[in-house]
Amino acid sequence: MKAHKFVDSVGVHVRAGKGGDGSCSFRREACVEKGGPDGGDGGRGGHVIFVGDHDEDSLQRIYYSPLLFAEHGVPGRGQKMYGRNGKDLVIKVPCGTAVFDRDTGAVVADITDHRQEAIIARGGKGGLGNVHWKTSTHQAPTEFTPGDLGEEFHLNLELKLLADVGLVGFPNAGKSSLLSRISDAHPKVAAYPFTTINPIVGTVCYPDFSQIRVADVPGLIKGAHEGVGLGHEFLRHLERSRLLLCVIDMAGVDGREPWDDYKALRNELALHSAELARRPMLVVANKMDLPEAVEKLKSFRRRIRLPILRISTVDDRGIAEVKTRLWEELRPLPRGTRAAGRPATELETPAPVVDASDEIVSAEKVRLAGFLDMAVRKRKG
Ligand SMILES: Nc1nc2c(ncn2[C@@H]2O[C@H](COP(=O)(O)OP(=O)(O)OP(=O)(O)O)[C@@H](O)[C@H]2O)c(=O)[nH]1
Ligand SMILES: [Mg+2]
Repeated sequence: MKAHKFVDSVGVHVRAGKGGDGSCSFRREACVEKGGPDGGDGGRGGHVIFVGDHDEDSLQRIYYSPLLFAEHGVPGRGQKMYGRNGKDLVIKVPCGTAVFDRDTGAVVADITDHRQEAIIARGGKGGLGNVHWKTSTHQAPTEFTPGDLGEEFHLNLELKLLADVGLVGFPNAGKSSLLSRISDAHPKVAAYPFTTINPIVGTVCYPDFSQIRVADVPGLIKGAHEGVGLGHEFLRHLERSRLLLCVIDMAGVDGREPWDDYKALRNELALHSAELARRPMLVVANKMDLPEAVEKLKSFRRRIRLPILRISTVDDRGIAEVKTRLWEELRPLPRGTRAAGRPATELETPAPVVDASDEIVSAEKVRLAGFLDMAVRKRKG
C-alpha cells in the first residue's frame, strides 16, 4: 500500500480498445454441401470512461498507473458468432477533475458530480464478417472488414477542488485555525509558515442542515507568481469557489503590515487570473485578541470600503458571525463551477502593480526559505 499523496495534476495516455475483426468463414457440416458464408462480426473495443466519485480525494491512483488502455473487442467467428465487446475501462476520478488535451489545451471533460460519466476515448467499431457480402450472385464471399482502431489521446488531468468558499491569506494568518473553528475539519495549525502544504476542504453545517464547503489552501506570499513560496499552483483550487475569504493577520505577528498583505494578496490573485481577482470577497481581520491588532485595524479600515469581520480563533470572537455572513453572501451567488465575478469595491487601484525588487524583508525571506524547502520536499513525497 502506497502512502497517501495529494496529487492534483497528472498526465495520462488513454487508448480505447480496437474493434474485433470480422470473420471469414464457411459453414461446414456433415451432409450440408456448400453451406455458405457464416463469418460473424467482431465486437466493439472497450471505451475509456471517467466517472466522478466523491470518495476519491486526489489523482494519486492515476498518478501511479497513467497508462489507461481499454480491452480490445473480440474477433467474430464461424457459425455467425459475434465477438464480445471489449470491457470498458472505468476510472474513478475525484469530483472537480478537469480533463485537458495535452497538445491543444482544449477542455475534453469537466467532471464535477458524483457518478457523472464522460467517455474520454471511444472504442473502435467491430469489423463485419463475410456473411454480410452474401448475395444471389456472390454466394461464396471472402470479404470481411477489420475492426476500427480505438481513440487514443495524451491528456492532462487537473483536480480543482469543489468548494463554495476559498480561504486566501499569507502563511500564519490563521486560515487553518479559522477552518477548524467553523467546520469539522482538523487541519494542522502551527506557528511556522507553510504549515498547510496541501489544500483541505471542510464542511460548515448550519442548523437547517444546509452545508457549505470551505477550502483552505497553502499561504500565498508576495512574488508567488514568480514561484516564490509554493507559487500559484494551488490557486487552481480556488477557481471554482464562489466567494473568497481573505484572512489577514491584523496583529502583524510576522512583522508585516496588514494593508501591505492585503494589497499583495489582491495583486497575486490578479496575476493568476483576472477572473479570480473579480470574485466576490469578504475580509476577515484575525488575531483581534492581540492589542496590536486593534491599533492596526484602525488605519486598515480607513483604506478599505468592504465590511471587515473581526475575529479571533483563540477566544472564538466573531466566529459565529463569519458562519452567518458566509451563508448570507453565498445565497445570492449563482451555483456552478465558475461564478460570474462581481467587481471589487475597495478603494485601492484595481490594476496590479508588481515590483519584483520590493520583496519580503530579507531576514524573513531567509527564514521562509528553510520552511519552504521542508514544505516542498514534503509535498514531493
Ligand atoms: N493570537 C492569535 N493567534 C492565532 C490566531 N489564529 C491563529 N493564530 C496562530 O497563528 C499561527 C498560524 O496559524 P495557522 O492557522 O496555522 O495559519 P495558516 O494561515 O493556516 O498558515 P499556513 O498553513 O502556514 O499558511 C498558529 O500559531 C496559531 O495558533 C488568533 O486569532 N490569535
Ligand atoms: Mg494552514
